[in-house]
Amino acid sequence: MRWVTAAGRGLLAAAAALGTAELAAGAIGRATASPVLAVGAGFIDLTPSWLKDFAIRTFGSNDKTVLLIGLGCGIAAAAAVIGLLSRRRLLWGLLGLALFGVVGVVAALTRPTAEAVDVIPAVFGAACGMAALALLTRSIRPTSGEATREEAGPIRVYDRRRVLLTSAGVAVAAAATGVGGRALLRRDNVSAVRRRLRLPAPVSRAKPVPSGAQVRVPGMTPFRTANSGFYRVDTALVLPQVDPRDWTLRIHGMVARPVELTFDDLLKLDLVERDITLSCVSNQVGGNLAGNARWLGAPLAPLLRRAGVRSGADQILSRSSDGMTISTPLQTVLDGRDALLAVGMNGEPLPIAHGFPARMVVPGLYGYVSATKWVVDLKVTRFATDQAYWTKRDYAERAPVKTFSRIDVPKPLARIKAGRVAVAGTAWAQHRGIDAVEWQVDDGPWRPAQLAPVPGIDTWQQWVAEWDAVPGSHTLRVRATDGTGATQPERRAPPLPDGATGWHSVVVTVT
Ligand SMILES: Nc1nc2c(c(=O)[nH]1)N[C@H]1C(S)=C(S)[C@@H](COP(=O)(O)O)O[C@H]1N2
Ligand SMILES: [Mo]
Repeated sequence: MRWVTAAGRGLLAAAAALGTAELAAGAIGRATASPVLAVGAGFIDLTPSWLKDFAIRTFGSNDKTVLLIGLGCGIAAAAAVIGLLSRRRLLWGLLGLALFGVVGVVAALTRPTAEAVDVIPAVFGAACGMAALALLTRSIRPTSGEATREEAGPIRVYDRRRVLLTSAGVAVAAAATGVGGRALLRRDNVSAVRRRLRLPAPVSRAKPVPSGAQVRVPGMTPFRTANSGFYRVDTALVLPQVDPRDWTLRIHGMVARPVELTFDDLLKLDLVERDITLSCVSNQVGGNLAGNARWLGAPLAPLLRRAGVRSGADQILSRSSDGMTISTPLQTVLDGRDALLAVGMNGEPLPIAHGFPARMVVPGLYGYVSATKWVVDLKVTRFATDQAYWTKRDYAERAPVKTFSRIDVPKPLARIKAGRVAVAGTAWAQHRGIDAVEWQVDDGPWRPAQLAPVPGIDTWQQWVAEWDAVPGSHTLRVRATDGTGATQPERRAPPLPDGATGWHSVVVTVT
């Protein structure tokens, strides 16, 4: 029982440390200096590619919640150990909390956007945590009145009221400072600015989406992905809050005339509207890390021409406000495709999670080599000179999206009635387009599926087929052929280093 209360004191002291650190982060207005978030972000950066890939594949857009829960458990375990150590000697507990502080400081200072003030939250928090632990430990010392009782036997008597009051006081202080800190950090939230923002109309509208693009089969994926349902993949534990009034984009490096744009400058350019499907390299066969949106943005190529790209350059190294870097093959951006500096998504300003106020979108490339959110800087450079976040972590420099096809209906392990059954799904090979989709039941012949019409080669495409289902357990399989005539390979390859391959299959039971 004693050790449970000792562990409890450690937990309370750690809570006080984290709460007060949060308050300090709020006071200096630096969310990335919050020790929990800084340690979490450091963790993301140190995670080996295979594990990160596993996390994205397994948890998808919830990867950060899972990370934070894991981190919370780790902190709680360490805090309990600190409490137990403090039972032997208070100093050991204090040293444990100091170590907490050191980890927090190192994490905060190694963020790409770190500033010297970022040490404050971890240092202040550790100091408060140590004070809390000292207070809590003092509260369990037998009071003088008990000294006489002690003579009567080995039982030590604590002032229960004092212990409870001290514990409750620390708990309330931890919660109040934590909540207060979060509230202060919310001051920087740009949601209100975003809501008021009105985007100009495009000079060139998106091609109308043909009426049949959406296959009419219950349970089918929508052709256009709503912003609220759009997958999210990034390294940002704290969503960058970039006020368009402060935003600038610098285009520099191997250029004749560096360019600097404000957000107003950007909105004055000739904006175009395009339907483009974005997909993630971590998407596994049958996965849903892909979405199709109507983007509004300025074509990137004219901006680069305005800057005057010098010969020998082969890469655009883009940087986001939170220090993330992404490398994009320059040739791809200049080859005539609709590479955009996007400001709008499905008729509204980019959602904050999707890059507000501006991001890149390049049809045909995986997001990690093209789709920089919260973008603030474009450096024209060479692959031989500069590497980006993911390419430093073993992912390929050149990563055109691979041809994918997916069975969306029926769902895996569905139980369906024998007879006529609609089989439908989605296929994509952005900027090459889909030429054919074939499907197969068990090891039967490959049959052509019917392709729904699409507005162009930069979006995904739906397909549908009719199946005369007979009772039994069956495997349905699908494969697509892209606009160059290449058929998806059957061989399963993992997402690392340049995207997964393999045929998607679904097992269903027909009764
Ligand atoms: N700033 C920033 N931009 C980023 C990333 C990131 O981690 N940080 N991730 C990229 C990856 S891997 C993908 S797949 C796309 C996902 O864009 P979405 O979250 O809007 O769907 O964003 C890209 N842009
Ligand atoms: Mo990605």
